[in-house]
Amino acid sequence: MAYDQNNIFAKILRGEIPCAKVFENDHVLAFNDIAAKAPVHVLIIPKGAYISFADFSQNASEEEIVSLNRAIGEIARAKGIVETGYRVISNHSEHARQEVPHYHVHLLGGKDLGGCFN
Ligand code: DGP
Repeated sequence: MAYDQNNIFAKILRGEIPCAKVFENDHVLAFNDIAAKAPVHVLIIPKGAYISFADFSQNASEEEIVSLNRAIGEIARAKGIVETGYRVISNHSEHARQEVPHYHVHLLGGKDLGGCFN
């Protein structure tokens, strides 16, 4: 599957759609999820054109991979949810019902998230 340059997150990266930005560096952008499932629900995305975790983990540079993972921890600390706990999820393709075909990580916290992934 080819990367769709017109997916919503590609448009956010190009500045064509606004977002509530919480973090940015050379490789990563993070912003609040528009349909937040928790008091803290941040989407962390690479700036590169990767479709899914499988694509990112295989094709991104080590610098991009480290940068994205460090960003998750940095945002969790900045949001004050490290002590109380948080969840990191990434949906990949059909069975996980990935909606937006640009790799992204959901960071959720700020409440008891329950014992399942929904
Ligand atoms: P996923 O199912 O993992 O592909 O989740 C995609 C998430 O993206 C979903 O929680 C809603 C969020 N989302 C969709 N469109 C927008 C948008 O235009 N802006 C923001 N901030 N989030 C969006």
